[in-house]
Formats: sequence, structure tokens, C-alpha cells
Amino acid sequence: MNITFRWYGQGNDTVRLEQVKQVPGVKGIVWALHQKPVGEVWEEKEIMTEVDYIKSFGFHAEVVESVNVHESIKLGNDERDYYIENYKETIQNLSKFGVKVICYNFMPVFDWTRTDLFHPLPDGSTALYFEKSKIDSIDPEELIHTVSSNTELTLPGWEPEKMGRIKELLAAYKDMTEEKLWENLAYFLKKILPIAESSGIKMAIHPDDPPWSIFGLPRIITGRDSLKRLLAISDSPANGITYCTGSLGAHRENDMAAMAAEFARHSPFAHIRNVKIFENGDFIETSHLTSDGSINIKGVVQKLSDNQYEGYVRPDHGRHIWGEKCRPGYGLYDRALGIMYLHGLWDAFQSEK
Ligand code: DNO
Repeated sequence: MNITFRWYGQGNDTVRLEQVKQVPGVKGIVWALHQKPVGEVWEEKEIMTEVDYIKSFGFHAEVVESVNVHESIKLGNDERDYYIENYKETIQNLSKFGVKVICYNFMPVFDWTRTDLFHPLPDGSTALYFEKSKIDSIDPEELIHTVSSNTELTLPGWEPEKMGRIKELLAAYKDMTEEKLWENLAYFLKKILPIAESSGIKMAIHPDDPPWSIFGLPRIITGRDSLKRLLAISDSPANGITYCTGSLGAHRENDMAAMAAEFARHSPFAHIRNVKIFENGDFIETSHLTSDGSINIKGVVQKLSDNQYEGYVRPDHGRHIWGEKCRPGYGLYDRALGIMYLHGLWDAFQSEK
């Protein structure tokens, strides 16, 4: 288990790498060029600046989250080949600086979606919340307004330029079906995987969050069957998964511990966090502790340990605790607690062997 910590870059994160350095056992920083408009090539010089800065703290910079996929590729329109060529160039450029894993997702228009970024928990902290009935009834533009007026920082995956043309994008997806989206994903992977493989990079698809259709848009990476289907697209070692327990685990049918055993060797990267699911399908993000939520985090780490998992792991969204002002879900304190829980479980399971 190679523990990492997601960080948004200088001037774009409330957390500093000097602080992350004091969290025990963190080996690497998960990074991205967050200011880059989606679809543009990541140039060597800008990659080098970021990687050098991360390395100056003694961290590795082997995992990028995310190189986002342009909507044209997901839509499969005339411009997709242009954006696929750019993506290939970005993969090659990243490989020159030691990057080993690229996390990406294939969610149409919206990345991770929540209805409240600072929902109170009984312990006095706040956390990200998903209210099912609200999503079913809200106009997406209203949601964007609520979310963006709640935070001074943009959310990853909610690129501002995309948010400004929501109506147009939703119209473009009008006739999109799950099957068509699968075809477009397969088309993309068949083009990029050979380059990734020869560059020593693993592509790791992030599941859809939440793992079901929202706003009438199809979502296809939602559970065991879809992960199997994804892997069946290509047996290239570069075709992998970001095993995100909180995203998949928001759906009760996904048994995250059992699936960890099944998919560990195809997951070069894992996001480990807990969510508490309510009777009506709403969910809230809790601490990482197994008994705080609905996901068997202990079982997940046990299965990873059984499989001698050597992939990259990061704690995922944390609560906002001790008055910390931070990016929603991405403060220092609760993620540091999460890391210590993961270390504790891992060490205990390893010593049982
Ligand atoms: C949210 C994240 C996602 C994730 C992307 C991966 O906090 O888990 O935005 O980074 O979906 O492409």
C-alpha cells in the first residue's frame, strides 16, 4: 500500500505540503494541472514545474488525478480524434516525468455530484451530502449555482468553462444511451491504451459518483458488472480501475470488500473512504472509521492486505473538523485521521500473516 495524499497545487489549496509531510507514512502526492482547460495538451515545462515542487518535499509524483476527458470524446462527435491525439501527447509527456498512473472518469457533463457541501453531522463537523430527491427534482443550473455560491474554490471536474454552457451540453447528450457511451469509451481506450502501455502508464478509470444516472444522463461505471465490462474492452495492463469505495459504495448493492478482492489486481489506485447511506437513498460522507458509515472499510483493507496490494492508496473526502476552512472534502485534518486508520488496519492485517 503506497499511501498518497491529493493536493490541488500552490495557491489552489488550503493545505501546504509542509503539513502533509508531518502525516505519517505519506509517500506521494496525487496532483494535476488544475488550471488547464480540459482537452489541452499538458506541456513538459509545466509538468516539470509541478513535479519538481512536489519532489522538493521528498514526495513522489507518480499519480495524476485527473487528466479529464473532453466531452467530445464522451459524445463521440467529429472533434473527438483531435482531443484523443492531445490526450495521447499528455500521456507521453507525463511519462517523461515518472508518472505511473493516470486517473480519469467517463461521466457525462458532471463529475462527482452533491447537494450540500457542508451538511452538519451529529458530532458538530460538516460533510458532503447527497439528497436523492433533490437531485431528482432540481434543475442542473440551479444546483451549479448552489454549489458554486457555497465555495470560493471550483470543484474538481466542474470546469468553469463547462458549467457556463450546461444547456448546450445537455442538449448534445439528448440521444446518448448507455450503449453508445460504452462504445465511445471503448473507442477512446483502444486509441490511448497502446501509448499508455508503451509509456509505462496505467490508466485508472474512476467510477461514477454517485453510481447511477443523474439529470437523465447515462452513467456506466457503477458496479461489479460494469468493472468487468470495462476490463473486457482490453486486456492491456494499462487498462485499470481507480477502486473508489465511496463512489461505488454509495450503492447498497456494491459489496466493497468482496469487490476489492476481485478487482485489486486491476486497480493501480484506490480511494478509500466511508459513506453513510440512509433508508431513502440519501448519503453523507463520514469519517473513514468502519462503524461510522455503511461501507466495510476494514474488510476492504483486509482484502487488499490479503492480496499484498502494492498500488497507490489515498484517503478520500474527509469531514470538515476542528473549524478547518478548506476545499469541500479536502481538508488536512480528517484525511490525516483517515490515513492513520488505514495504516492501522494495514499493519494489523499484515502482522497476522
Ligand atoms: C472528487 C473526486 C473526483 C475524481 C474524478 C476522477 O472528489 O473523487 O472528482 O477526481 O472523478 O476523474
